[in-house]
Amino acid sequence: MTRVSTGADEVGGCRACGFAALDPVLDLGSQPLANALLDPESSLASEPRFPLSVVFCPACSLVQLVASVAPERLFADYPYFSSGSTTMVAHARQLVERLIEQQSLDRGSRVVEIASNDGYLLQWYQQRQIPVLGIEPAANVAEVARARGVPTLGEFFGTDVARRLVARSGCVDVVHGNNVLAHVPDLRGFLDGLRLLIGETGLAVLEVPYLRPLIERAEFDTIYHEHLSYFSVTALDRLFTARDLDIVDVERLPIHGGSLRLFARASGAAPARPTVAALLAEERELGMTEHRYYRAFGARVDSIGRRLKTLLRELRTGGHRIAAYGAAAKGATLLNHFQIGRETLDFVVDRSPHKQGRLMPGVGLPIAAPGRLLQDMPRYALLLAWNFADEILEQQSEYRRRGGRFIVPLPEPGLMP
Ligand code: JHZ
Repeated sequence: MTRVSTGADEVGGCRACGFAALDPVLDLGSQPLANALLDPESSLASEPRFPLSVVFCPACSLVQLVASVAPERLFADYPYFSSGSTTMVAHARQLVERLIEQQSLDRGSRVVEIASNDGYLLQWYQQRQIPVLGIEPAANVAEVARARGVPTLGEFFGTDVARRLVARSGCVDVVHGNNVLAHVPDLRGFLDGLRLLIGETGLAVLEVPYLRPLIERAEFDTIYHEHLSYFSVTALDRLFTARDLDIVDVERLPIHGGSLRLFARASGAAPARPTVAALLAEERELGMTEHRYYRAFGARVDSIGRRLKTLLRELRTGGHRIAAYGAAAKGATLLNHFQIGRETLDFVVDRSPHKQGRLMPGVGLPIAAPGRLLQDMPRYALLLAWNFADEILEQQSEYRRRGGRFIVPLPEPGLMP
């Protein structure tokens, strides 16, 4: 027996514009928290579950979750460390080097990162003697950043924090926020804080998973309780404009299955590059501003689930053992929604020592170090962290050389070459 916890608040209306009549997109039922890894002795039956249902706002196009779980509950002890992926660290370094050049940043500049995690990005500014401040509410993660020498404030960002920072040392030159906006319950308060912090001349650089590949490539596993919003440029543009901010440039990035990188400034501070209008026009043409664009999504996810389970069943019936690679939050969504557990998979491996020795939420699969693949040699490994396929396949070349095969779950379940 599982129980649906009442610890989730339903939104009264759209988080961005307040519109009340939101249209259904996908209902994943009631799910455990994707990053709430279990201790080996804990019971799956007493694991709290919360509704996971996605809706579309016909007024401003924001796709969002119906219910919010309290951030204090989600991020109190957080097992996600951005430095766990070489790809992420290199991605951050490239961005920092580019901004230092383009914005002519030097020792007199100030840079803040919201949700700075373990300091994986700010460390690159520090290497160039540029003063930084991280803001990271997950206490265990902030501690790792401080140990690395990155000054870090242990709070959730909002207008109060922004006011305090500005009163203390003025506005900043660059504010980063990677993979944080989707996690924010009070979008308006967050953007008001951002607006205060950058003042009239600062630049905000934010990255968010992009809704378009989520729908086109059926990346439904990006949906979990931490991600309250699923952004299109259309929804972002309306939201930013209403908070006295302009999106002055936008780029599409391959990271995390397809993301947007937004550059924002105070309204009127700089003209927008044509990239913004171009993406807005593409989204309109695709129909992303209409509910019908999202209607077939649920059926496509169901079909992927059926095909993936058939493939796994056939491999098991053929006498093969199957493990999984990546105790990612998205992996928890995929396994729980498709109900793939111990009957199909033997274990999950993950490089993070913070995840090893614990169990995947909901399905209770044990998490081991990647070396277990070579030790046990299961014939197949389901790639739950498919967004880092290149890095993982290269790192697992020995497993593959010995005959191990990776299975990719999305967008088409199948064996990887
Ligand atoms: P990964 C994260 O989601 C976290 P998750 C967060 N919620 C967010 O917003 C999105 O990204 C965008 C491991 N790994 O990053 C590390 C290896 O073991 O896809 C991670 O546990 N070996 C803030 O959790 C997991 O895989 C490797 O070589 O869905 C990847 O998790 C590599 C590269 C990763 O995201």
